Amino acid sequence: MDDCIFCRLVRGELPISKIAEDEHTLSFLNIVAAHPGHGLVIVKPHVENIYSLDDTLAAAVFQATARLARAVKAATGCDGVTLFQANEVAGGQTVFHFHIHVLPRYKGDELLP
Ligand code: DGP
Repeated sequence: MDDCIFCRLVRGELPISKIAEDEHTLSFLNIVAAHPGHGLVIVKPHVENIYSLDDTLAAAVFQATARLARAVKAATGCDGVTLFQANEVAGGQTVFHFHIHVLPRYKGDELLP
């Protein structure tokens, strides 16, 4: 996908604050962070949303998400971590390339969910 922003990040065409990478996934800091340390895990191939995510990528992206959650917890000292993942416009998706948010949370913060 030539014009997909996350495909461009995978190809190294735009800068990212990379946290981790493996065969199937790339993890980096969200440019629009709800809290410092707000990370994203994306699959490397262009997969639009969860409906077309195959089993290999589903396993890989969740393993990478668990690793990132541990890293975010250790790096930020947050009180908790919220994962969220949006599909289609009505689901809140704004970048149409499968990704999972890893958001550090603090007691009393007013973020949703
Ligand atoms: P969602 O709304 O769930 O589709 O989340 C997409 C997220 O992607 C949004 O929180 C902002 C982030 N994002 C969009 N473009 C870029 C970018 O070029 N770099 C980084 N690091 N994050 C981006």
